[in-house]
Amino acid sequence: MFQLYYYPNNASLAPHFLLHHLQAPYELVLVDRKANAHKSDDYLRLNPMGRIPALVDGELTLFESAAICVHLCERYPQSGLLPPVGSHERAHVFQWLMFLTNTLQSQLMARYYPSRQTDDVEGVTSVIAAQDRRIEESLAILDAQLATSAYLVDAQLTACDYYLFMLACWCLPLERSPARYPHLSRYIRLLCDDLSIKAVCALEGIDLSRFTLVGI
Ligand SMILES: N[C@@H](CCC(=O)N[C@@H](CS)C(=O)NCC(=O)O)C(=O)O
Repeated sequence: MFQLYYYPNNASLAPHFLLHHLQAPYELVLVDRKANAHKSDDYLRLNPMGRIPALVDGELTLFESAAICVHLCERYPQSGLLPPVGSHERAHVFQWLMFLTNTLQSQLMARYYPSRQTDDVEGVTSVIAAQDRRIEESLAILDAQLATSAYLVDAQLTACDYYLFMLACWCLPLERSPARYPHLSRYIRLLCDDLSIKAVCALEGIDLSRFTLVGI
């Protein structure tokens, strides 16, 4: 039995999609951010950064959402969410997963927590503007990739698609959300029909109709 330490619409969302898709036995443990539970001694033993998520798999404790996704795929090698070792497709899944976690996710965190980037109160506005530009550049790269393939890696759903969908949810409040890019918009609509995305978003209170309302 896996335990996923989560908070709705946090970085636990991608592992939650995977656990559901894999039909893995899991329980959700709410880390109440409002009560600062992610900074409690008990939680810091699971994730010393005091960030959500963490996964417990028997004797194994793991943090970093992308690493958790890779581990879950390796526990279920037949799922196809991670292509075979040594294949070009697997290399591309890792490429996009790293791009998403290192680049787009970091840009979004800096965008939503600008005061962590500057001590200067007046600098906050320019941090937000700079991050908005960087996020647009990253979304344009993803949009170009999706111009020629149904999913991020060819025609097959993989772990990086669930990861991108999590970040797309985080982008929704932005003026230039993913739904405003032609290929990303098509892709998000496709993923909105995924049974695991539907079920997990319903459970976490994420309103998928917001994607279709934005229109391109
Ligand atoms: N790189 C980490 C980032 C995790 C992260 O920043 N989680 C956020 C929620 S989305 C968090 O716990 N924030 C609380 C804080 O920074 O104090 C991952 O992907 O697991």
